Amino acid sequence: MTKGGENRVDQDTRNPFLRELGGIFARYPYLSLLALWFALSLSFTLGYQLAEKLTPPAGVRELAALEAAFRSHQIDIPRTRDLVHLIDHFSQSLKQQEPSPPYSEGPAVVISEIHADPADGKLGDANGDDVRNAFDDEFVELLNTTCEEVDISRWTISDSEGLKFTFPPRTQLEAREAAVVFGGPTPTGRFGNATANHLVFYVRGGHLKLTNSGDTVTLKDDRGNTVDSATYGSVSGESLVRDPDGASEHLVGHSEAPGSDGKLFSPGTRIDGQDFTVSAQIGCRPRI
Ligand SMILES: [Ca+2]
Ligand SMILES: [Ca+2]
Ligand SMILES: [Ca+2]
Repeated sequence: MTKGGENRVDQDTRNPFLRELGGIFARYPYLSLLALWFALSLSFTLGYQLAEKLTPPAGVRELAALEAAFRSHQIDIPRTRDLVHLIDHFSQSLKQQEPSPPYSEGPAVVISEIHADPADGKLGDANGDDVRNAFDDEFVELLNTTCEEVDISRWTISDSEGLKFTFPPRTQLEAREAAVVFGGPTPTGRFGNATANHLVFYVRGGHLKLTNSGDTVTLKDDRGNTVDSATYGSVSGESLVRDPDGASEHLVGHSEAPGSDGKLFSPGTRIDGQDFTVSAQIGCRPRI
């Protein structure tokens, strides 16, 4: 084999395009990385928009997975931080497009949860005072399904036995928020945003005394018009809740509702324990 032959073996046999690309990278490393960053940005933009358009919830999930993978790999290139910010931006915009809870086209304020028969022992301590009491730990939760504050001053809660509670004057139920009326003292805790909104109440000088074997609870406005009513059957050791929160006509055992994680009640919060409003309220149904 001649020396010339050996030289031919040593020659760069790569594709001319790749060879040229390598040359550009060698000559303009920072410019090349910047171009790569733009290409990746464009890919993310188009990819996420497409995912969101096809299957919005799946798009969000996949974005989260992609984001986690991206962060864990700790890619060491310039402008990595910019890419992370870009992902954050699209992640936030997609999350804000998640559908709001599928509230029904029903009343502006619904009876969303009824706790008629507190479980035995500490499991039944719904009002958070560290004591289980068959009457004090009963509660009725109301939910404002609209985007507007509703004045529930002097609205009433009653059942087949008669009037059980009247909301005090100047009671405003915030948009998409809950109010909770316990059977007795002393409610202790956040109850979602209800405590902060001054929307946690208890019956003074009496109790709700909700029937364990089933009844109809009725919510009326200050003029005596029925706003909502909820009929439940026999219940034992847990609340009954509209599932999804405030949206269905029928009540189900709280622990059976998806997302409850077996919990027995959720005064002031969603079934899954989250606050009712945690971010911008998108897709609110204006009050009719
Ligand atoms: Ca009861
Ligand atoms: Ca209690
Ligand atoms: Ca609840």
